[in-house]
Amino acid sequence: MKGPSAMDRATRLDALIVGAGFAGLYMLHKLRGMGFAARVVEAASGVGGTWYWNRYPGARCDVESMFYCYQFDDELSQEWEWTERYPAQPEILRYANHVADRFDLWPDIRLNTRVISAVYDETAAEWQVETDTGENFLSSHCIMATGCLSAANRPDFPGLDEFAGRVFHTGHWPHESVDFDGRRVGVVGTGSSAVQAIPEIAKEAARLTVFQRTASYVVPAKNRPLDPGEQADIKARYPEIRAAARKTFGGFAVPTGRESALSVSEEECRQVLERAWNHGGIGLLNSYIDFGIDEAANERAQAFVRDKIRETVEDPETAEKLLPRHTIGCKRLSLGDAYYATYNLPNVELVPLGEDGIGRIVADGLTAAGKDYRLDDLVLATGFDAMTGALARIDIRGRNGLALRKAWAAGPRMYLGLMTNGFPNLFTVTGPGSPSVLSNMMPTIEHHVEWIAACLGFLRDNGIREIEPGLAAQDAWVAHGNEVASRTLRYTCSSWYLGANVPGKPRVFMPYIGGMPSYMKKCAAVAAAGYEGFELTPA
Ligand code: NA7
Repeated sequence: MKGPSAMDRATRLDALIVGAGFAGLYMLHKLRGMGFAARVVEAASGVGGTWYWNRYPGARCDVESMFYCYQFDDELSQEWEWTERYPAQPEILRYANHVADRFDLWPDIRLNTRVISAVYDETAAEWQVETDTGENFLSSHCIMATGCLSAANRPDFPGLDEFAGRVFHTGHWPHESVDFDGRRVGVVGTGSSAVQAIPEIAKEAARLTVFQRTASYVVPAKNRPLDPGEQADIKARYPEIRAAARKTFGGFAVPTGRESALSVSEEECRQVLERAWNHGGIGLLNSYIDFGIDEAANERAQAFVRDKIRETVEDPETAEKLLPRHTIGCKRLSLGDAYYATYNLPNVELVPLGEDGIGRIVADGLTAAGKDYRLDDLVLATGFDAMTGALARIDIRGRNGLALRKAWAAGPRMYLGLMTNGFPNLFTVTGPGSPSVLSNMMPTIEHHVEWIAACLGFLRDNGIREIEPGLAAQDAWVAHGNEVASRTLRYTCSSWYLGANVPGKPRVFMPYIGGMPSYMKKCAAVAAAGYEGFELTPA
């Protein structure tokens, strides 16, 4: 508990929301509409969350525009016009700002304000929230809308601080334009961010060297301008399309095959994959039901993409280095229209990292795989401390002063990805244990926001001062999540889903992989049964 001085002039709230991304914006709108005193606190100088920070060249969402948007307001759905099949970062940011304008959210958003700590006062049943500007809050409820991919993973490469050139992280890109013209640029990482950035940087840089730890599977996005007629048609059919999407595993409106890839001939499987490849998008892995659960089926998709790489990349040696060998879809599939072809450019070189990874960094370059590379700029496309990173960076303390970092030392433990035992009245939007990053984030966010809002309404109507998941329900949910994950191939490689990209992070499969329909059914049933599995303390 904080001393009286820190909290003396604290603002009293019903709900303090951390983060002004799509989760925080809708949470604020929803709670205000229910008459709650709510406020958003945001570290950035603008709204948009992930899309505020990820401004690297080529940054684009890999979910289609028409489905990467809010559903809660019909007028908003109809009035907003997207320009391309996949939205580029500036357009998504404009959309976030439009939403903040349209629903007059600005007066209740504190920008440039970072939450440092959130400490639960058991006597008063309220959260004491301290920020770096000195503006503090006392709030009955605290809602962490801090994002799944918001805490940058910045590896501790030896000598990084000695590098004399510019260092960028894709997830913390500068706001002013970055000119790579005539420069020798090194990119570390070949995940989704790098796959988008590399073709753009290659257009400017004198020399681009890509340092690859693990080769990625990249399928075409087939991005293109959106035809106005097509857009109008989708908008007219939004209710049915969205209802159908809600019945799918990830809440995506993509066609899903019903057969096993092994039930058809190799030739037929290739033809189906070829059609999916030409159509573009992450739907390729939905062509058959067993790419995600059967290694032999998965190998057919792997071989298909490896052949595409060999066809595209002219230099056989480079092509060979680019061939991924792991299970496809185990790590997040990347989308990109120009990625592999970029390696045909004379100014682009691929360097597979050996076991030792990036060696020493010096003032004018680095050593990797036993060779020295002279560099002017270094781009770290090294991803995020996913799902738990943003929460761990805030000093969150629950009952008896227990730190969340300590409670989760062996991995996150949440009931439904919404709340955690020992931390009453603290909610997370798309937390570990919810489908989150395995689903279409926008409807997933809306689902959580609406569940939390309904829960706060229930607590108010029933005079309940505290809600907290019981340990038994939480343990059962975590065990269920692990059990479902262990039956899939996603469990089998070193992905950020498992925390494997961050040294020292416990290996726990963090998102819930049981699919959106069963997850939403469970959340609804829990609420309908008076918040079954939660402990409720009356005022
Ligand atoms: P990702 O997908 O985590 O990619 C990070 C890349 O950086 C990946 O290739 C990593 O290799 C590599 N990496 C990470 N740490 C290191 C070190 N220490 N040395 C060398 N290489 C390293 O992050 P993105 O930003 O591309 O994408 C994140 C999500 O955003 C994406 O999944 C989409 O959902 C959107 P690794 O594969 O770990 O061997």
